[in-house]
Amino acid sequence: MSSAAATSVATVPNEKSPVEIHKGINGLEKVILRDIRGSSVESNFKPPKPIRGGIPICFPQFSNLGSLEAHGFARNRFWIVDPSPPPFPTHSSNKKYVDLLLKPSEEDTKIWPHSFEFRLRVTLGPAGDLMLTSRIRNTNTDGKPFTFTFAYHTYFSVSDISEVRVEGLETLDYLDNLQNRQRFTEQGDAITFESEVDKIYLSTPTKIAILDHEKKRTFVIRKDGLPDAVVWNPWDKKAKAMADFGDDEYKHMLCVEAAAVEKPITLKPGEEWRGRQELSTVPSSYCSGQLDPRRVLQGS
Ligand code: TA6
Repeated sequence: MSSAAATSVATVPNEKSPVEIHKGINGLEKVILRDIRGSSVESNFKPPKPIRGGIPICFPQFSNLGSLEAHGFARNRFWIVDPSPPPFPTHSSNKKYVDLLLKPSEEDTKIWPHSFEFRLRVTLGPAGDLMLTSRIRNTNTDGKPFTFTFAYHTYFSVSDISEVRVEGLETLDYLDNLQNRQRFTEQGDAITFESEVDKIYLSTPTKIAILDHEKKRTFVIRKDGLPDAVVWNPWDKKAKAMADFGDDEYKHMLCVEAAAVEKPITLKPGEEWRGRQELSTVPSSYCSGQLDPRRVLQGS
């Protein structure tokens, strides 16, 4: 473990666990997962609002596609850390992980009348890669199936949105949230940004790359079980209208969200769904031709 891992730890749920639980903003608990290189992930919570940034979990509803609050209730709830999570099925001793659990409260079942167990495994790989695996199980005892939509609403930090390109979504169909979710087909080589964007790309490949020209850094998203990909930047007017978003912050962020939106997932009692996202970064200097973004997408 890194020396940073030896800092004050309020609770260690499991001796072998790399998880630290600290007091976060407003005295609420935050969970830090740290690996040997010092890479870390952290989450905190500031009720009753969802946290802007990071990777909010949209469940059981994406956006306003249903009767629930926008993006569902999971991102506004307290999750618990599983003190004895099941091991990885394969040899993965060099991975640090924490399992977070969410079960519906009585209040939740009033607005979404289903019983479920949501297990979110957050894993840091040896190279600092971040993997999120969601397992959602229908635990209804009334024999009823349930249906949901889902997204990892990932916020990426970029140097300058005007210099960013997204590769892997060109030529695909998308639903445009800015035009009543009408269906269009993407034209052109890659996606670049010069105004507000809010699109749900359909049946997307398992790999998407975000090339940050100025930082010479490429984010690679690999996903499984999540056919769609939402791309969002609010641009200046919407940024100004959002209380928890700085007026100029839109220049330095981009959401690319692995999602299951167009075809909602249905689970019968006892059935489990799995949706996985892996994030990594590779150095790139696309402008000098050192790295061809297509090789990022096609490589393993
Ligand atoms: O995923 C894109 C989106 O649904 C946009 O329509 C935009 O509103 C964004 O999410 C942020 O939603 P939030 O509820 O976090 O303000």
